[in-house]
Amino acid sequence: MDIASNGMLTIGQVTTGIPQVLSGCTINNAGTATWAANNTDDLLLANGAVFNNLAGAVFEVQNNKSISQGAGAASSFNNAGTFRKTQGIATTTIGCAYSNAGLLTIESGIVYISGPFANYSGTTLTNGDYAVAATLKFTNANIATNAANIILDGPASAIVNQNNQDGLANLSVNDASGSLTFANGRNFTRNGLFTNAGYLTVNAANSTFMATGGLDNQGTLAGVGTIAANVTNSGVVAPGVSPGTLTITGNYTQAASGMLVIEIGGHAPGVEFDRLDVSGTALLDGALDASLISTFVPNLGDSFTFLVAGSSSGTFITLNVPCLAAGSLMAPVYHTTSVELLVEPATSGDMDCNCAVDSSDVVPFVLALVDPTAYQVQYPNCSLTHADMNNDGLQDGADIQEFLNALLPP
Ligand SMILES: [Ca+2]
Ligand SMILES: [Ca+2]
Repeated sequence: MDIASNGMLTIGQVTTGIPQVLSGCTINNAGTATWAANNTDDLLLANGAVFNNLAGAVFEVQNNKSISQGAGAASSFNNAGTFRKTQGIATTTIGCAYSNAGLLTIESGIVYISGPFANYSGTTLTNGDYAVAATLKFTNANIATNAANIILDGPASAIVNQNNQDGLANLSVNDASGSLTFANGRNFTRNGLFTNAGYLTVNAANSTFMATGGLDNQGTLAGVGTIAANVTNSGVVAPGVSPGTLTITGNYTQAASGMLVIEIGGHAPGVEFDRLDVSGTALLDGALDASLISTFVPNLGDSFTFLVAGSSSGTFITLNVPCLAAGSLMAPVYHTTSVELLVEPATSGDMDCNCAVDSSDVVPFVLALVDPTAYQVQYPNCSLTHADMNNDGLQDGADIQEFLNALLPP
């Protein structure tokens, strides 16, 4: 039986005390199937029955009844669309085989996958989206590696095993294909090191992600909450949910391959532009990627303190900053407890015309001085005059000190 994408299937009450049986057949649902709240009996999938909830389809559970394995060959429920439990504070048990390539949303009560769960193998959860505001329970749940998309929404959200023990107690790796989001006051504690190679988002100011052995970020770390850990970043740290403040209670060490991404859409820190707030030491290296959002145009002299720390040392080696009106550029200014982006008059020094003065300008600066013709061939859209750091109309050795001053922090 196929249910079209505009179709509706309502699984209502037939005879009290007698489960509804799907025996030996296949249902392909492309529409909306509602398992009504007034249903007091289970759904039995028997003799190899298959329920395919197709991509784009919805299967909505409004009760506390179960989808059970009936007699005969193993039956299965395959979700590629949305499977959601919206009503009922008790348990909906799925006793037949279950797979999730779509979205499993648990807004109320418990969804208990007691039968074979194709997405869970060893200690890894793979594939599918899991938006959990209530409780997801499955047999032997003990996720050490997440390779799926998990959103834990609110303090009560939980993933547990059949004994109601925390299924995330040993979660220590967010795989490159994994996404992990903590929202609306949901906290998380890892006793030991946590490695993030995928997307890790702490999506609310009142959510804290703690890792007592540190957070090794190789993927993307984003959000507006608190990271209670020493953080090493060889991936991307992007404060804010456009824009906002990401707080680290601990130290922040950015590796040469690391990047800090800052969006600037106004003058208010943490509100209109992103900020990383580090309680301990910030040791900087790698790249700073700053961009303007919301059509914001900064003026000469504008300052954006995007990083504050107990103490800050090191510098960003590579700058990706927005191009401003001619005659001005954005440059980082390093202080002992903060780093700001300052809109400065741009005399020159930007030898590769990427709107920043950084290490990538060293080679073209030298080339401009020793072989201006070769420089112009290699950088046809840039001007030799960018090397005239002391504004005397010449590009020569007298410009070197001023270039170094522009390149290196005081
Ligand atoms: Ca440059
Ligand atoms: Ca000069």
